[in-house]
Amino acid sequence: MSFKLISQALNRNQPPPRMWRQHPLKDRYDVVIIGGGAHGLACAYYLAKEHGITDVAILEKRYIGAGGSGRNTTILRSNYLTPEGVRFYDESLRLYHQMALEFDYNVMFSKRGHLTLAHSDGAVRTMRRRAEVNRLQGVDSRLIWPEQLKALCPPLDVSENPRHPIQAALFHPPGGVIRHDAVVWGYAHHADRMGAEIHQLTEVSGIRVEKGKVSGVETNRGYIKAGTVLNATAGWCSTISEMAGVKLPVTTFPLQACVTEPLKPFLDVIIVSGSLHVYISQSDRGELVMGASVDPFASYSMRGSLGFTEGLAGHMLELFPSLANARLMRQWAGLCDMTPDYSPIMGFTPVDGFLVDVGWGTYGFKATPSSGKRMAELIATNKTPELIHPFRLSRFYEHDLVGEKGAASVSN
Ligand code: PYC
Repeated sequence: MSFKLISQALNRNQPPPRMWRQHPLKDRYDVVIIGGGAHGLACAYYLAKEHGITDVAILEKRYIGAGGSGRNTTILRSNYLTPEGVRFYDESLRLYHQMALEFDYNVMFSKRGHLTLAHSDGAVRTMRRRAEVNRLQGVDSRLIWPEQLKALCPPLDVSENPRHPIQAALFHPPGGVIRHDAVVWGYAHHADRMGAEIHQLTEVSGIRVEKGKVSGVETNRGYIKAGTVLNATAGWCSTISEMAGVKLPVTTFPLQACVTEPLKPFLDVIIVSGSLHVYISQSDRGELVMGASVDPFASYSMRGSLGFTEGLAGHMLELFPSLANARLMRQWAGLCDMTPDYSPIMGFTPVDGFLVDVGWGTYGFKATPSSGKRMAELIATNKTPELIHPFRLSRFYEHDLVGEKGAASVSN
């Protein structure tokens, strides 16, 4: 136990300071960030830390981390399909690796290796291509065969018995998992300490635009003037953007996930099967954290469905027959804003001062540090950083898409 914890535990008269404070809402800020998820908080953190911009309000309609940041399955990786994607997520993964040191706080990052299974000749070809693209960008990623897979993950059924036998896998050693609420709280704490204000239960109901430039946001707590407004929401990113008159090529789908009761540790890698539409890792508490692809219909519903549970159980048993008696403990859903090319949208919009960090589909959590860092740079310099230039909104009108569907862990 750290000396800091012991001293806080024994010093009963002095409760530990709050991770972030409450402030009266001002009627103007230099920057308003809509969405108190990990992305919005990370952007506020980097604005303060790297650019000295601290007159910033983060507006969150519920509590911080209530959306995708608290609902994802915490998988981190950078083994994408396009060079643009690999470079971007690799920066993010490197920032995640440094996060505990940077925050002086245990974010429970666990580097454990990420394995994407291939069950068909076509899938093996895609994994081979991803491995090549990854390696050309300096990312550790390689094709491995069933015997090597068995050595890395003994409980996995690599025999010819399943309906879809495993032919190979893409092995990405730097992949890992992290405690997602610790990431949210770490960014919130440090952004707060450097001067940004976090306003929970503050819902944006309108965005004012005057002569093509954003001038402020309407909220359930009154009007706030701002020269820069960043939409860093997930689930409602198209609704929020439409308040500023900006249409986004985004369709929103639910994605369901679940955990089992805690089991004795037996799985120290992350296993993903794009063909079977499932992924699984074991948390530090022993729970198996599992998810599927997005639901096959667009919706804002966050209810669990029996169809998901049944499909997931069947596919999990094909991979891990020994899980036959594992019991499910919780099931939930989050919302994924899917773009036509499965890549995010970051940067300027036709409305001056209204910026977006949206359209993350099923990739948002992995991107948090880099999206925060690069959006902060864009706000501070008014220039698009090279790393995120491929993800600009105008790519959809310029026929310059970044097709990343082939790197989705799972996709419909
Ligand atoms: O892309 O690694 C991924 C992922 C995992 C869960 C949802 N997406």
